[in-house]
Amino acid sequence: MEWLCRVRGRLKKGPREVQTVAVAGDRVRFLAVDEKDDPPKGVIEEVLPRRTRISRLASRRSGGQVEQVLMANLDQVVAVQSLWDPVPQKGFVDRLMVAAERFGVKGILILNKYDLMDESGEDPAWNYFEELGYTVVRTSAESGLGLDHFRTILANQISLLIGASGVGKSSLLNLIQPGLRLRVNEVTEKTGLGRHTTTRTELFPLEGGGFIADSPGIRGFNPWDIDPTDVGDYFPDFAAGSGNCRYRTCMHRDEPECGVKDDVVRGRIPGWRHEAYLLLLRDLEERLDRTGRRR
Ligand SMILES: Nc1nc2c(ncn2[C@@H]2O[C@H](COP(=O)(O)OP(=O)(O)OP(=O)(O)O)[C@@H](O)[C@H]2O)c(=O)[nH]1
Ligand SMILES: [Mg+2]
Ligand SMILES: [Zn+2]
Repeated sequence: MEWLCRVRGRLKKGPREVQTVAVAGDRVRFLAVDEKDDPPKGVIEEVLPRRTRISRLASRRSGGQVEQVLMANLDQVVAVQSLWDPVPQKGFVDRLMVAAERFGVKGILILNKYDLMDESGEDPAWNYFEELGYTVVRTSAESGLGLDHFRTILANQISLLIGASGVGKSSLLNLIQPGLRLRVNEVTEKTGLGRHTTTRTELFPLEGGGFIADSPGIRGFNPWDIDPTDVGDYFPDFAAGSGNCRYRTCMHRDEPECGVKDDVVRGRIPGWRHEAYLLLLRDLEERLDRTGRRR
C-alpha cells in the first residue's frame, strides 16, 4: 500500500538538508494521520539507520560541502550510458564506480541504444571496465538486446539507475517491468540532450523480486566524502602501480618515480583512465578550496 507522507519538521536540520532526510529506499517509522483518505496520509517520525547509501556533493548552488543522498539501502548502482544520442559523458562511469567502491555497493554498467552503433564500433573503454571486474551489459530498448541479462542482474536486488537525461533509463525500466508506464521523451535534435522527463527518484517493486529506482538525468557527479588523497584507492587498476611509487603519499600527478604513471606509459592503464582520475581529483580539491577547508 502507498501512503503519502510529509516529514516531521524536527527531522529537518536546515533547508539544505531536507533533500537528504528521507530518500528513495529509506525505511521509516510513520504515524497514520488519515487512513481513509485516497491516498492515505501520514507523517514520517523516524528514518531508520541506512545499511548503505550513495551520495554526491550537492550542486554548487546549494553551497559547497553538502551531502546529497541519491538513494538509501541499495545493493547496486547501475550507470546507464547510451552509445549515441546523447553521446557518453567522459569520466562519468569512472566517478560512479568510485562512488560504488566508496559506499560499498556493486557497480554495473549498461550501454544502451546499441541499435544505434555505427561501423566505427564500440569504444574499447567499455571493455576495460569489464576487465576491471564490473558487470557490463549491452542493451537496446529498441531491439530488446540484453534485456534478459539485465533482468537477471536486477532480480532480488535493490538497484538504482543513474545517468544523463535521455540515455533511456525509463525506457529500459518500462520493458523490464511492464505496466509501469513511465514517461519517456525524445532527445532534442538541436542539442542532442534529453529533456529531463523523469523528475524525481522513485522506487518500484520488481515482479521477480527486488526493487529498482528510476532517477532524473544527471550530468556531473562528484562522489561525497572522498578525501583527495584517497581518490586513487578507489581505482582498483592503480593498486599494483602505486606500490612502486617513490612517495607513499604520491597523488600520481606531478610526482617523480610514480608507479601509476609508469603503468600509463607502459600501456597497462589507458591514458583516458588516468585523465578521468586527474579530473576527479581536481574537482574534489577545487570544492575544498572554495569552502575554505584545508587541502
Ligand atoms: N534507438 C534507441 N532509442 C532509445 C533506446 N532507449 C531509449 N531510447 C529513446 O531515447 C529517448 C529518451 O528515453 P528516456 O527513457 O526518456 O530517457 P531517460 O534516461 O529516462 O531520460 P530522463 O528521464 O530525462 O533522465 C526516448 O525517445 C526513447 O525512445 C534505445 O535502446 N535505442
Ligand atoms: Mg526517465
Ligand atoms: Zn604515484
